[in-house]
Amino acid sequence: MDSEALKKYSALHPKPPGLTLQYGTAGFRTKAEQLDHVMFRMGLLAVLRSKAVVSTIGVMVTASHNPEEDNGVKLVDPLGEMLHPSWEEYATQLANAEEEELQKIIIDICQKAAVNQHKDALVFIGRDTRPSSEKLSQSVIDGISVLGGQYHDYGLVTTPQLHYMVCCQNTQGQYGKAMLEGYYEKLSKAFTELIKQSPSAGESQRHLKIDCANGIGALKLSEMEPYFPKEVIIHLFNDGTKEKLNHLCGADFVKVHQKPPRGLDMKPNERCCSFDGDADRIVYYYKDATGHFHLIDGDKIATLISIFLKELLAKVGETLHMAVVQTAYANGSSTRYLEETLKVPVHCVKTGVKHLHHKAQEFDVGVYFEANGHGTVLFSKAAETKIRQLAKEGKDDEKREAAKVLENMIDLINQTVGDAISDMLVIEAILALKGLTVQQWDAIYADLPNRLLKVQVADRRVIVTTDAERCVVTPPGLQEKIDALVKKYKLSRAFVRPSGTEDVVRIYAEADTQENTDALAHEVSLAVY
Ligand code: NG1
Ligand code: ZN
Repeated sequence: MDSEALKKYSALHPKPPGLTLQYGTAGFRTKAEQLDHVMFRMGLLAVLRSKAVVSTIGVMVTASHNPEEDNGVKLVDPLGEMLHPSWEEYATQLANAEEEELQKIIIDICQKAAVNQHKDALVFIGRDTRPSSEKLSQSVIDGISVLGGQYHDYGLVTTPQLHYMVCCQNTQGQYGKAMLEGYYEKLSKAFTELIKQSPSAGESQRHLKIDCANGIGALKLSEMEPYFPKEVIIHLFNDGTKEKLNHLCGADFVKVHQKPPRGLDMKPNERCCSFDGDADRIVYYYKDATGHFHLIDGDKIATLISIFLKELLAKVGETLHMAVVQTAYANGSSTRYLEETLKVPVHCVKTGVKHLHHKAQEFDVGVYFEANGHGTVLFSKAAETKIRQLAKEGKDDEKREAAKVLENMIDLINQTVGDAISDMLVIEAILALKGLTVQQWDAIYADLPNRLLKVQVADRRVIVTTDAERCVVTPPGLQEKIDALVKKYKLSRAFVRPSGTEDVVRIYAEADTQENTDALAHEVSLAVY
């Protein structure tokens, strides 16, 4: 390490005095003007991580669904997963180190994590469309360069595209080519194969309206559109040319407010969807003939995918175990439907993609979705090998055809992380193959009315939870108060937890009617103060 160069460059990216930040569920996220030093230091950390695991590491500059003025950064591990939890602490230490401590902290990390300084380092960088992202990603590059790392800057990409590139690079192309064209080609080939087999193939056009949250999704969908089969027509709204990122639109807005985004003109029964700002989340919706808005969230997406995969797995007849992973925010009706009607095991884990992803890896086929629309499907290596083999050599026609559909599903799904583009194509393919309308999909089960609130408290960390965040441990007495409130209503459930991405406590409630749900959420919020 060239300590003079480190000092010199670090001084160009000074840490605001007194500022401390934490590497949370989505990396670092705050106002963009406070992040320059964090970006430089995450460039340093990416080099150390790359040397430690002797693999390419990703750095994504984005604040997802947060306002345009915010920004953030997260590291992507070799197979496209979130940074290993054991390194989150190093990220926090490095980000908060005072200038003069920086070198010592780097040496400490190298010792604790057995980083071999002599190894090469390669870092892939991507960024979203925020005005601050370009300059901040240059600061990441400064950090990488000062420690002698190599980098490839993908520029503007969706978060899941960067995860995909990192995975391709570290699996020597087995997952695909580490290039945008490779991503577009792989996904559209699988999608085209699936669409070809739908009962209405070649007869009618399929239209889908997409709210791109004024973010990166619009750019990347435009690049990908030429690869789509001609019967699939997408209509892009909120493409970022007129309005601000995530402002009154996008998947998070639609989910939280349970209403359509601004800037998308919706006719009755038209199938519409919203991406979030970095295109790793998606929710669907439509307006019925009476003008009533219907949201189809991550839980209904997980249900549709599970129904489809379960049928195919039954047809291929192998003992491949499928499970669904949810968080406490999953609508109670979805859990009941999956367990009782579909008879698929459901597991509940803590909020945050890393927890869902980790749990889903335990199964042959692990479907995971957060209610907010972030999710994907994981196939174990053994399941994938079996399916590909059956697709090639299966004796029985029905079995082979089912295995071929599953094989295309495997190629269409971005298994590294939730991906709005990939999930959208999966959903469109399933709806086409099953001949389902958006209304029929919505009618699989009726959501319980639900409400998500947030409150600001002096210190959100005083709230400690257990049981996948469904039960409060401290402060004492709070859980008893929540239990008593929940008892007042039918079909009710409520929980509180500190957010991992904002300085707030989140409150979730569901009950038999919207009125009761809102009353319960409000009463619980008063108990939290
Ligand atoms: P927090 O702020 O910890 O609730 C939010 C979402 C998560 C996840 C992360 C990362 C809700 C209730 N929470 O986490 O599901 O997506 O952001 O983006 O939607
Ligand atoms: Zn996102």
